[in-house]
Amino acid sequence: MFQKILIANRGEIALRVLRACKELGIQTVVVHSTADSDAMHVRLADESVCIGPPPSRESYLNIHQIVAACEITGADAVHPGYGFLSENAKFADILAAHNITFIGPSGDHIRIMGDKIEAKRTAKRLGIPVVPGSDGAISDDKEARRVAAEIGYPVIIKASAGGGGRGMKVAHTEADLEVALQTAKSEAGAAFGDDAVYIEKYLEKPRHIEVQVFGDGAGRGVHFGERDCSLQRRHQKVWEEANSPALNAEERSRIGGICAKAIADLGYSGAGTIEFLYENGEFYFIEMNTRLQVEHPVTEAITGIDLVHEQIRVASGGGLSVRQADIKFNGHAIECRINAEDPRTFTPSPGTITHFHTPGGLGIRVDSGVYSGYKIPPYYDSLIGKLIVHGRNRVECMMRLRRALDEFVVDGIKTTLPLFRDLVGNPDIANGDYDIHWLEKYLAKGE
Ligand code: MV4
Repeated sequence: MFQKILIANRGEIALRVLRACKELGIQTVVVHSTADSDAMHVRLADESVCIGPPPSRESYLNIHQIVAACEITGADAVHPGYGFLSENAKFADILAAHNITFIGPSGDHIRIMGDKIEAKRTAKRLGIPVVPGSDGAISDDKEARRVAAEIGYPVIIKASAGGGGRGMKVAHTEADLEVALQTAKSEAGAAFGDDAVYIEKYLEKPRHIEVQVFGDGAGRGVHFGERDCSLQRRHQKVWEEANSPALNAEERSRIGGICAKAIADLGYSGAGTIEFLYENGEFYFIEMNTRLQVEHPVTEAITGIDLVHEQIRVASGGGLSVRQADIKFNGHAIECRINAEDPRTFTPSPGTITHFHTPGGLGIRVDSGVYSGYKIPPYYDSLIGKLIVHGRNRVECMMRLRRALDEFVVDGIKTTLPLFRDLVGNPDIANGDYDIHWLEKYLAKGE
């Protein structure tokens, strides 16, 4: 087991990882920018190293500073959290070259999944159902027309270096195709320095369902069920649930089994998320994330398994603590992302939190790095906390969520709490009847 882990992140996820380390009796080091000297994770860690000025590029993304912090403190592993360097293959390779363990998959697996064309080709080879489309990159109009005619309109053009919704263009008819292809290519070239694009059948009303997987790096793979993350705004998830209200147990174990086997065959190590669009009872792979995700606590709530413990165990060579048969799904969980933003316009609202009171009681978890009197710096994302609620079934979970939202107090700044108080009373949400476009339509109506 590791002696000392360096946490290369900030905010609620730095605290989340710190808690797991403390439980495992592992010493902790955090790195932070000058803007985060007052952060909770800095106060609670055994050691801290200031690695640079506020801009992420010069601090949380500064690989050399982080490696130096490992050397100075004698850390033997790095947990990258999510965002920042968590899916940076070069970072994983550099740490390996310094004999520091990256708590995550190999640089090569990160690289494959970062290239969306390569990821899709790999998924298909491993037996995962994918969205019908081009077999690799599309180079010219003629090829685009041929593929689009074959799969049928509407189609979507995606950047291979994109992901998470960046660099996508929809063509509803052949008349739109040429412009869509050219815009997608030039935007991808400008944004990513790589203009490779591919074509897929455009699914009009899918849900976003993602499967939590784990590999031990030695040919074992398991799944921890799925999360439904269809409620998003501009590709930012807002509300996540486990299980998906749309799946039954048979569908869960079928898609989970496919994913677990794929992860085993790939020789993948650590936590991963296989993302699907789900429409008319079919799953279509879109991307794989090679990190721990923001919404992992809903999976922890229904399985009772600490996924950060598992990450640390696997990375240290101790293997997974569970086999597939040990993983049981119990009840229902919902996570609300509480952002320091206006609940209608989503304009960031940094500043001082004058009062912070979190709900409690059975089935309630709040993961947050803020406290009363804390000043939110303006340099980073606006997530200030997550409310995770568990119940024996979805109805109980929703009743408990409504109660927890009533108890939650955040004064001094604007937050997205009022949005959740609206959503929890909405009949479509109560029925679990929503797709990936539901939230944007709801917000446009201004109800
Ligand atoms: C799609 C799609 C429809 N058809 N692919 C957006 C984020 C990126 N991960 C993939 N995305 C989409 N890919 C096909 N073939 C619709 C989306 C999409 C979306 C997906 C998940 C959650 C919210 C979304 C909002 C708009 C579009």
